[in-house]
Amino acid sequence: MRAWSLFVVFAFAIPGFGQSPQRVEVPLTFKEFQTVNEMIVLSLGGIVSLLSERLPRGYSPLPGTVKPQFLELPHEAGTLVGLIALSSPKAKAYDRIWVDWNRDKKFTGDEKLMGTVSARGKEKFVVFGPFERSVGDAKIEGYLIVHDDDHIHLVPKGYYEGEAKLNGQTVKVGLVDGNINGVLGERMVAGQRYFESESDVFLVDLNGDGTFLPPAEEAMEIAVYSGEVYYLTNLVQLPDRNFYRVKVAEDCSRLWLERDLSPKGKVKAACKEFFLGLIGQEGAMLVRGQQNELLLPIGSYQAYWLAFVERDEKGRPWLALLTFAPQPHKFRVVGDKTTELPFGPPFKLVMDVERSGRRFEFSLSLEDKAGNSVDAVFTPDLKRPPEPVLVISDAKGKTVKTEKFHYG
Ligand SMILES: [Ca+2]
Ligand SMILES: [Ca+2]
Ligand SMILES: [Ca+2]
Repeated sequence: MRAWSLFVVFAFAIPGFGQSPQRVEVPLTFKEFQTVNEMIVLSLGGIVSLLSERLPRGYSPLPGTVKPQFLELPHEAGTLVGLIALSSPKAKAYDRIWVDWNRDKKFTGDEKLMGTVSARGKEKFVVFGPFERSVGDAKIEGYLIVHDDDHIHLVPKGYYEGEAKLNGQTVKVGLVDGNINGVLGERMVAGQRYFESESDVFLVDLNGDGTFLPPAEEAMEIAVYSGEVYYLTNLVQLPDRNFYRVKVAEDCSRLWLERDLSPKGKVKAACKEFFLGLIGQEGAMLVRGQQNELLLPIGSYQAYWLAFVERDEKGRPWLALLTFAPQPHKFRVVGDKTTELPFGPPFKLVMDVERSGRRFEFSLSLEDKAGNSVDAVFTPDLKRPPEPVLVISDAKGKTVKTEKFHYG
């Protein structure tokens, strides 16, 4: 009997030996945002309000303001009401802002900020801040950014980052106070819709290039589909393919990654590298598949989107995006059997021709193997591929007409 109990002790002790700890501590340091691109992409836009010419209820117009537009930012401490205006009738950008921080329904001189204009290609940004203001008991620190004169972002001052040691591999991770309430580590709540989250943002350098930003200054969707910038979910998947729960110290000095030990099942896909936006029993998840497969906690899932990567002969990644709208794709993950995901490549081009009288209209779309429409394809420079060309030939093979297709 003695030998047997010893054996049991060993049997339990050995599997844990030399493996990664179940809880990894990551000291965090605060980094201030350096560029407008960092501010908007890493905070996933922060809190956003459309600009409107309509005066918010209970407010009166501010005399002398040129072309005023109003904003209502939905902050946890209460809606922040503000107005932007041109500094003169000839000004090219909205470079003045007033926010009713003390909520007396009046805009006063001490509530005014001046902005700095910055351009990126055809896009225009006006940055106000950094500022620190109080709203009731809450302190709000950050920037306000007017984008293309039609909406405004409230973003924090910067982000927290640290290095996690996972199985001897160093992985850069980070967090952003995305809802700008001074509390770090708030997770996406079940039932919240994509891109309307009020949670914080989790950063992970999946490709190990030392940054969380995609290689080009592009729409933040790209950052999400690269898997490195996403709302903090109950479970996050790290480059060692394991799932973790993120806990954050109240003073934001460190975070802990607690490994999820629930049983997993295998999922197979037609694409080698892919990202899936899912909702499962643990709420929303962003997961990465490699070598055509993925291990997921056992349970039922709904897939909302799939982004996948094909590499060209130079090894450079091309990205294609499928969204399952209006119906998410449902699947189950079980312990003893591999679940095949029915979507993904090969793609086929589908051409529709519509005739009205002597007029023909040609439209081209891309479909995956299950008939889902492929919404976007991005080249390695994160641009759209060249527009396809339609060549019409007569029966003898002579070209009658050549015409380019246009996106949209
Ligand atoms: Ca006021
Ligand atoms: Ca927060
Ligand atoms: Ca990276």
